[in-house]
Amino acid sequence: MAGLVIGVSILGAAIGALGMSGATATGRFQTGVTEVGKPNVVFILTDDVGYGDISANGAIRVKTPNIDRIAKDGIRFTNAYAPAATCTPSRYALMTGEYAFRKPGTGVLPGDAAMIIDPARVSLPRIFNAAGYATAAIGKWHLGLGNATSPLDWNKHITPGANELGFDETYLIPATVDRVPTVWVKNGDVVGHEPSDPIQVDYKQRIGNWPTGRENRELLKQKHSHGHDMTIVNGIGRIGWMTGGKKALWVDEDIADTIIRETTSFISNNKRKPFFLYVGTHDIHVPRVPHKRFAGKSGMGPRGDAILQLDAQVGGILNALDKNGLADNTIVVFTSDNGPVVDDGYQDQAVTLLGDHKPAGPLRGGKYSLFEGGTRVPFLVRWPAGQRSAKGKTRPDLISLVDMPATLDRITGGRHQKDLPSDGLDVSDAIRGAGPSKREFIVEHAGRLALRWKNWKFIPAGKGVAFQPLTGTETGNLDADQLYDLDVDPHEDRNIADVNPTVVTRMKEMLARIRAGNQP
Ligand code: NG6
Ligand code: CA
Repeated sequence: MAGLVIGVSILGAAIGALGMSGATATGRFQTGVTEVGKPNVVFILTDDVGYGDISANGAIRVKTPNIDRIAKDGIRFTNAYAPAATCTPSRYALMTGEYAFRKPGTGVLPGDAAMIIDPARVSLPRIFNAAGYATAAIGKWHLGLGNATSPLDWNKHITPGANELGFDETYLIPATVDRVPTVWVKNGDVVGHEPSDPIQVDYKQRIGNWPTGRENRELLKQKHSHGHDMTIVNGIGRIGWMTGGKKALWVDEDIADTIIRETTSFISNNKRKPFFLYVGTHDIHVPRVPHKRFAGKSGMGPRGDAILQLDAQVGGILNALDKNGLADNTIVVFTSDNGPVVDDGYQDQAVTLLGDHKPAGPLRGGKYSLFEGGTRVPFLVRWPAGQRSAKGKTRPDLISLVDMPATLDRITGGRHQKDLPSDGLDVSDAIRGAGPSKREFIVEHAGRLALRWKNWKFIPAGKGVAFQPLTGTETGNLDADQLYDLDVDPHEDRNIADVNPTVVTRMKEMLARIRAGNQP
């Protein structure tokens, strides 16, 4: 594969020397449409999609033909991990290349939290700025907005935000769809905001007089099962209270179409320069209220319908790449921010209609869990120009989303390798299908840390409940050390810590070194 890429570069240089196209500021050569060595990157980060939720990874009852296309024409990874078992810490690590456990205040954020990434640091979009890319973030954000020094005012231009991190264009769900305010923020301004109807948000006490799920359960079109009983917007109780901004409120059923519209228009507007498009889908997080095109179509209730809607969004993006002639030199990544959850707070029939569908596939646990289901996620990468002989292959390499900054920096020129934290590794060889990832261990973070090292999985003894009382997820907590051999026991059923004390000691030491900021 490396040979192929070098071959293309030499060809590019030869064309450049012949004067058919000019060298750019970075010394690279133009071949007409995109710059050689500068693939577009479309990074699709889905929400709460489990390893087993897509048919490419074995789901049978729900079909995801568009998502599966990425695997069919690219590489399907079977040992790829989100850095944490919930959204904010996982996304923090993806953006920065640094584990979230190193930075206090990176747990699941309320909707009015300040941005937790320092705009001065090199995060994912900066890598692409330096390489001359157009950049956009569309969809779910959940990394905070604004400054910690003053409370967030939704009626003014919000800064710093994703634009200040280096995204040229942003169109964002500020936190989650189950958290207020339920509005889109475009380049720092609430879409549809009217000064005469100011938006107010509070996470400590009720604000305004809009009905709440707690007091007006009869107004709900989808009732909560736990939490989510504060302000009602569009018939759905949310986390937090809000009032105002009536014209700005999103319609849950249309969120997926908004994401398709914004992503496809960014792609066609930027087809002549290299671009980095970060897409955070709302699906399949709660509340699951899909458009009527998908409602009732999966036979599994709204959770299954949301998977179909997710697949359609991926299809929209892939079609836009095809239509603009960009598929060949575009890296498309499809992955998830954490493992699956069935009941995450709304009575949406997900539990009763689950049947034999296994959201985490063969893995134990899910979102919020230290077991593999908490963080091992789908990871599909398609890059026709960069991974030609790897088409349709499955790879077992260990990969973590914390590796994305170093990896994408390498692929786009390697300008920032020295600026990035050592937590993330360059796994570009594996992404290209050219060689192993060189990663031997994975940190799994669900409140506390567990470690995978080759085939071994170690969960240190810890206090805490074995089941998350609200969602029913197995947390992985136990009073004793746990060690599993994932080669023979992928479901983590047989704790063999007692009979492998040397492995346990070694992995404890590795975790201690990682915590201290060193390589294990
Ligand atoms: C929890 C919410 C859950 C979900 C999660 C964040 C309750 C009872 N539960 O606190 O519904 O919003 O936070 O999910 O409020 S994440 O994928 O963004 O991390
Ligand atoms: Ca999530």
